[in-house]
Amino acid sequence: MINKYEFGIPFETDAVVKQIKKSSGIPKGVQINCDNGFSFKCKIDSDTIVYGLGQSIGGINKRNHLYSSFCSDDPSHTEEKQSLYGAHNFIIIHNPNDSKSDRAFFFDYPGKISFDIGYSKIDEIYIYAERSDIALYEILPELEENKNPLINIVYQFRKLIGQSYIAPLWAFGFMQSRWGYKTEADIRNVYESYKKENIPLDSICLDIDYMKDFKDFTVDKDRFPELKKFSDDLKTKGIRLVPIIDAGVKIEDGYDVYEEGVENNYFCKKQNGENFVAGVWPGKTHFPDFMQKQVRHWFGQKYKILTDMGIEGFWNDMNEPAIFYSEDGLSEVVEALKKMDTTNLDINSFFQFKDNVYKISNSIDDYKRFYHQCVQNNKSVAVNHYDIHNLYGFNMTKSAGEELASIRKGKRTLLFSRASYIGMHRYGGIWTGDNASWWSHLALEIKMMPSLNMCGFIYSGADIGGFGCNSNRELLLRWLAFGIFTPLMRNHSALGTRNQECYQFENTKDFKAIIEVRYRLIPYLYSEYIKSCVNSTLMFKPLSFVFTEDSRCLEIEDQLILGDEVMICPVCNENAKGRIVYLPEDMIQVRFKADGTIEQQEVKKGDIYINVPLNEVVFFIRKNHIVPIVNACENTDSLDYSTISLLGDVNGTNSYLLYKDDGVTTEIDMTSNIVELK
Ligand code: MIG
Repeated sequence: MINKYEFGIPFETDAVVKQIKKSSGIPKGVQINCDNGFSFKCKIDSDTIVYGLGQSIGGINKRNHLYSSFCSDDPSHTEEKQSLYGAHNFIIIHNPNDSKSDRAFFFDYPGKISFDIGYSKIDEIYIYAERSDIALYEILPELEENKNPLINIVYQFRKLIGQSYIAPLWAFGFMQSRWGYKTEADIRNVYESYKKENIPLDSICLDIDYMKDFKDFTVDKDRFPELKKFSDDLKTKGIRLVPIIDAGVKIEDGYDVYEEGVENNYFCKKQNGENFVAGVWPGKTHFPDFMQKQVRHWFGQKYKILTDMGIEGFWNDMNEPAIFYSEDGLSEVVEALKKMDTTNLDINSFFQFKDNVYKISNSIDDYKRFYHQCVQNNKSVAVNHYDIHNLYGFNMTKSAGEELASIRKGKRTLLFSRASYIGMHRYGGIWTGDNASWWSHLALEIKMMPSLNMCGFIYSGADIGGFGCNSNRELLLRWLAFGIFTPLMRNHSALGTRNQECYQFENTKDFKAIIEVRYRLIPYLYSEYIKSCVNSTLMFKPLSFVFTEDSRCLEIEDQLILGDEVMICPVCNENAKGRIVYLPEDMIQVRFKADGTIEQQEVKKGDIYINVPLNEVVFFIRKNHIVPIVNACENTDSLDYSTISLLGDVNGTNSYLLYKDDGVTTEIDMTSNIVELK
């Protein structure tokens, strides 16, 4: 059951697809105050667990931290950070002693909203925002038919926000990326190097250097003289190119996207009616006002320039939007610094001096300097960007998603975004942004998967190996051994860091061994992925969602249940030869060895130590469940479903329902595309 409460005049964010009748009053046991902004308080007892918040720092259990939803371009994902790139305002309050009293809340509010989950007061959830215009959804479990309350809550929420975006099958292949590939020769070298080492590969990303002077929808002719020919050629080899698109449009006379935008008033404006100017990659840019339908249509149609060159996938970046500086902010800072030129900088003024420069990027002042034209209540109104900040990346990706659906009629297109808000999950996936080559970030990415799934983001994944900082062979192998399970499996790294393509390291056979396991699992993974999207279920679940009576599972954050069949337990400690795994029930241990053979063995419930060499993958299959695999192959084009064999509890009575389609056509048929395997 879902109750909807409204306070003030909520902004119509488009997060929700179902009409819910407004209830009066407020949810039981909750304190709400709208006198001075919005505040929500409720008590939690010491055993209560709080799930949700999608893309964020911290654990699967969100307790004891302070989080803020405010899409942020901040590459330093340290433990105390409150905001990452996504704004996912959904929490589940779980009482393990009385799961029937579990409930969840979705705060549909497009501005900055903070979640103090027992941070200020150990026994209190305190959620607050500057404005009191908010739609609050309360989700209570439907308890008939002995439903699992947690899974049922997620199911209801996901129905409320609509079906998740579905990526093409090839997007489940391994993807190589790096900020720094500049030319056709660079990209060809990536393809050839993987080929030479016989490591499977499906796609290569084009980062900003493929563009002419960082202008969206242009191609630098010196670097990529014939992108169409190049892309067609690579496709015959099973490789697809995935270009990046940035939010800011370069200000440059003669550049059609800029000129059309100016002519038609498609860009965000300042209060005085001038187009807002922000400095990003290309220097000064304007931001398309994606809140306007006609702007979404116009910008989204531009992707056709690249699909006409054979492109079938995109990633949308810098759409928080990231702002290096604004034209106005820059002059203010320069003025302030000039004034300090002659002062004797002391303890206070020196730090002010430094802060002036340091705080110039992504500043709240800049977000307050520009406006969107939005349709609210069927009326067009100007809205300050700051108040709806979290909707920008969402609407950029909605623009691409909607138009690509018509450009590539009937075909699935790969699309993933950096910034997001709940609702965007219907149009594209996400990657988790600029993480670092740290072991703690591998652990963090594991914890984020179920939280993202709760919020509708199923096609997602991290920069494998870490984006910032220098990676190393061991970290990359361990990260890949986790990444083989995530829908988006992309190795990506930052300019200036150590090269981290698999072929850069010793004994490339080890990388081949791990990545081949991915390809062997793709039919299963794609099937589970589509089922999660269509059936509103979690592809990745915390153990506690499944083994509801086992209190140990409440604390396990480095093992996940994948689908209904598999328990994964990635190794995420440096120099570890294996790890301790907790089995809540008897299971079958599956070991993919480096030579391609598979060992299976029954294991009793309890704690066990598993040895996991760097070139092996170990996971568990639940009793009474089976998992299909196929033969290894070099890319998804050569996946051969006729080689299916079964792992796990195969005894003729257990079966697996495999969803299988052509991986391209948008139509989903959950009856005729299901094959029962036993
Ligand atoms: O400010 O396009 O998160 O994946 O490589 C950096 C360059 C801009 C940020 C993205 C990252 C990408 C990089 N971009």
